[in-house]
Amino acid sequence: MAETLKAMLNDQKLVTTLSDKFFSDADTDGSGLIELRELHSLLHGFTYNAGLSDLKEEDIIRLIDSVDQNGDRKLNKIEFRNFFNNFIEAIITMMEQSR
Ligand SMILES: [Ca+2]
Repeated sequence: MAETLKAMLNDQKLVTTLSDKFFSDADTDGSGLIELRELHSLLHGFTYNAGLSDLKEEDIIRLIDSVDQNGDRKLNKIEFRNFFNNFIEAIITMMEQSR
C-alpha cells in the first residue's frame, strides 16, 4: 500500500481530486472549513484502514499548523490540499517504519 500511495503522489491531479472529495466528506457541517474535530475523524478512518495506530492530537495540530496560512487552525479547501499531500507522505513514512 505504501507503493500505491507513492504512485498516487506523483499524480497531482489525482491527489487534488481525492483531496477535494475528502474535504467535502469531512466537512460534515458544511462550513467550508475543516476543524480539528472533523479532521480527527477523517484521519482515524485512514489510519484504521492502513492498520496504523491513531495520530496523536498534537501530531494533527502540527500538520495543521504547517499548512494553515491564515492561522485560524481550520483548513479551507486550498490549505487542505497541502495538508492532504503532507498527510499521505506522513502515512508512507509510518508504514515504512512499521515494517
Ligand atoms: Ca486556516
